[in-house]
Amino acid sequence: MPRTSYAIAIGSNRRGRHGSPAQEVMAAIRALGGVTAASPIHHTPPLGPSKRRFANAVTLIESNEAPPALLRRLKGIEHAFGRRRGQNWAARVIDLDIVLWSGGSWGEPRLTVPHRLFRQRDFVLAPLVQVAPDWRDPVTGLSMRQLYARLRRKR
Ligand code: PH2
Ligand code: MG
Ligand code: MG
Repeated sequence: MPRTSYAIAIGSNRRGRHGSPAQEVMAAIRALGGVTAASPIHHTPPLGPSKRRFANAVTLIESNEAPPALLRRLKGIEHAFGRRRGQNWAARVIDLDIVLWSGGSWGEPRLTVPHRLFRQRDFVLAPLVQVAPDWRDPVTGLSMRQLYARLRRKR
């Protein structure tokens, strides 16, 4: 696989061994490697059942890995940070999601790139537009700037 880039969304709403959710996000950015850009941390209200606020950020990384290999590595980092099964949608120390890939789309039941829901999520698009305003979504053809403007109009 030639060198490609990815946009990774990072979220935390629980303290872990690195400290606060914001510190967990910073530590995850360091653990990813190959980082070419990182957004500031956004403090966001929880979407869904969890009561705790999140720290969210988006990074761009370069990697030779195809999406399934990168996903396995992200799961390994989540595990090393103390995330365990059953923490989906509950408070969790770290969540690392593949949002975009410079290779375009990837379709598998367990791994869809672009991320299925990112176009509706302010906590992904707000930091994403800070690091990749001109990146085009291969599904809609819209740039991140356009997707974010569209989301803002809807709310
Ligand atoms: N992640 C979720 C569910 N809800 N809310 C915020 N604010 N930030 C997140 O990262 C987040 C969420 C599932 O991955
Ligand atoms: Mg997620
Ligand atoms: Mg996830």
